[in-house]
Amino acid sequence: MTNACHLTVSKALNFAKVAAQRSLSSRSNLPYPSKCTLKQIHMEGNKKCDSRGALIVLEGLDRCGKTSQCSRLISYLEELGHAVESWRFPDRNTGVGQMISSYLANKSHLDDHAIHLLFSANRWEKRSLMESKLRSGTTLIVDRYSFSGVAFSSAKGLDMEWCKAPEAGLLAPDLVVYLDISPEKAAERGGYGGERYEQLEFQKRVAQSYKMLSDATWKIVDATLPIEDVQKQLRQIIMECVLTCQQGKPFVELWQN
Ligand code: NYM
Ligand code: MG
Repeated sequence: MTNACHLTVSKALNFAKVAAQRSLSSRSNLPYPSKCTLKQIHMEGNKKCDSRGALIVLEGLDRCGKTSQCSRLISYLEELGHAVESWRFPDRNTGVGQMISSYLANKSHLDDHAIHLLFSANRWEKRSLMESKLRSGTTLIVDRYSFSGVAFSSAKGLDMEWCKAPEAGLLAPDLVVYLDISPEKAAERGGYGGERYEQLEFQKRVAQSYKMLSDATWKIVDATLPIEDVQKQLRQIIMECVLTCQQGKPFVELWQN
């Protein structure tokens, strides 16, 4: 790695650490909750806000079909005349995203905690743009978010609460859809692309982590159904969310216990 790159890594890590410390100190010495629930507080005193876009996140194992379902959703919403953008994490276009991409391609090696914080920093660097897009009325369909961060890192053995800490304060999704497929079936789908994490045994642990992380608000869709059927269900699920946000659903932040 070059010196310049080292500098960027240390800046990014520092950024993520400060975010984590802030979130911990705002918890006024309370111990972490023993059960991993998605606790969310309302911003702006829980008041209704102006009409806004919806933050919709698709999660799931590698090869569950998220990416193609996301692009179909985008076309559908555009046809209906909604302002909508396709986002994904990691966002490999930023400096931090390039470090993540090289790590995933096994071209660089980083400590498990360090790469976790980089994934988180990659979301923090997009947070203000995300909020302004939503406020301006644009719905964001996001391929992976903080739940991927926690599920993949905790599958390596990192403590789940430690993994959640740097995510606290990011915008909470208005809807999380989990595309459900067994690790075995996912592995059969045209094979994995050869990136780090794309291995059956590891994906089994990721699936368990997702299970611990999910709560009753998540919508679970059977990802083994034909593509068109999955899309049909997704369309039905997301429309209600888009409408509630248009009516001024307040913003919520992630994991502010
Ligand atoms: N991943 C993704 C993480 O480990 N942490 C994160 O925070 C996020 C967003 O990166 N195997 C993992 C999950 C995937 C890999 O994502 C790349 P994709 O959607 O295959 O480009
Ligand atoms: Mg992948």
